[in-house]
Amino acid sequence: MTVESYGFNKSYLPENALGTPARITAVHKERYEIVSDFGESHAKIKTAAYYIGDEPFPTVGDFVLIDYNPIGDSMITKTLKRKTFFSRRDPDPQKGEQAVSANFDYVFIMQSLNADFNERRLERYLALSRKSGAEIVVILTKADLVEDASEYYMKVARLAPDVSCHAVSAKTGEGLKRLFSYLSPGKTTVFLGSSGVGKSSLVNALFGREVMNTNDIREDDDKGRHTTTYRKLLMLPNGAMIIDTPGMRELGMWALENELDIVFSDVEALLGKCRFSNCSHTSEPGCAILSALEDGSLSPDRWRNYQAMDAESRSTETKAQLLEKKHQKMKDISKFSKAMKKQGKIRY
Ligand SMILES: Nc1nc2c(ncn2[C@@H]2O[C@H](COP(=O)(O)OP(=O)(O)OP(=O)(O)O)[C@@H](O)[C@H]2O)c(=O)[nH]1
Ligand SMILES: [Mg+2]
Repeated sequence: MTVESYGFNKSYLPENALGTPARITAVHKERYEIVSDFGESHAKIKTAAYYIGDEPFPTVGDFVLIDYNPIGDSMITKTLKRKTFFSRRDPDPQKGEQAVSANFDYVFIMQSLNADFNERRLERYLALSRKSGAEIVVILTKADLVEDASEYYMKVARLAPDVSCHAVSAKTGEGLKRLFSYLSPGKTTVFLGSSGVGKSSLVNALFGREVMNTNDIREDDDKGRHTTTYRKLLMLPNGAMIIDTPGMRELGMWALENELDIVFSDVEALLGKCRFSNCSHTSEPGCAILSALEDGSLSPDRWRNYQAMDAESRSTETKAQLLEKKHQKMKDISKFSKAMKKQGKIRY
């Protein structure tokens, strides 16, 4: 086993780098699973670099430098610059964004061909994935549940004409061979999608054995049970890597700003063309949205999706602002009590 077989190459190394390159395959509370030229092992982060210094905390897929320790946990001293990554807004506003997977070549956005298929969700996953810098592929899972997937292919093509789409079944093996054009040696693919779409089942089908736990979806609402609980990088027998992820309950926490411009560039372009700058797009004369809806160049569905995503992005922002306010309030209280203590007005 070499770190090169895990996708590492010298372009990740900064000048004068010291240490042994390794790749993070899983992140636990304070311990990391890694692979390096020494094989699979565990590591911890170096406090001086990460807590006192400002190294970005490692995430699954990251290449890092370690001080290798053959008899215990190695020490991670540096996170190497990421070529692609997903990030989400950290619940702690002081920390800004937090990377959640890194250095992948492809993103498989997975939706299942049952009640999970949802165009709005797909639009959001597309927006998030476009930001990552990797190539996107849409995977329609559980193809055995429908007679004909062409209607779904068409829906995907309408939303993302530039993205390839494949229908597969982990149950029957249908469509799996085609995925090996992405899953090639040294390449990393991250599986993304709601709980229960069959991400881990697809991992198992590609391995031909059970490497990940899977679980039945709830019959009443087709939702998954959050079986996979942490991100894990696995290597297929052919040398391709997969990052299996938990169904993302926290999708709303992901940084959504700017995504509206990317996914809905056509709608955003129209918005600038209304006669009145404060147009509410309901009844005003010279409204570019209303006229596009009328002449059919903008579909009512797309306009509704845009409005919903816009509202959601505002409410995510509001949540972050609330957290920031709370944080500031705590700081003010602590400053105030320190000042009082100094003046001898409080004794404790
Ligand atoms: N019919 C059918 N069922 C499938 C297929 N793939 C997965 N399933 C079922 O879907 C359910 C959920 O599968 P998982 O692989 O655990 O889903 P997941 O996306 O990994 O879910 P989380 O780990 O919770 O994010 C299981 O009951 C699987 O048996 C498929 O191709 N066809
Ligand atoms: Mg899973």
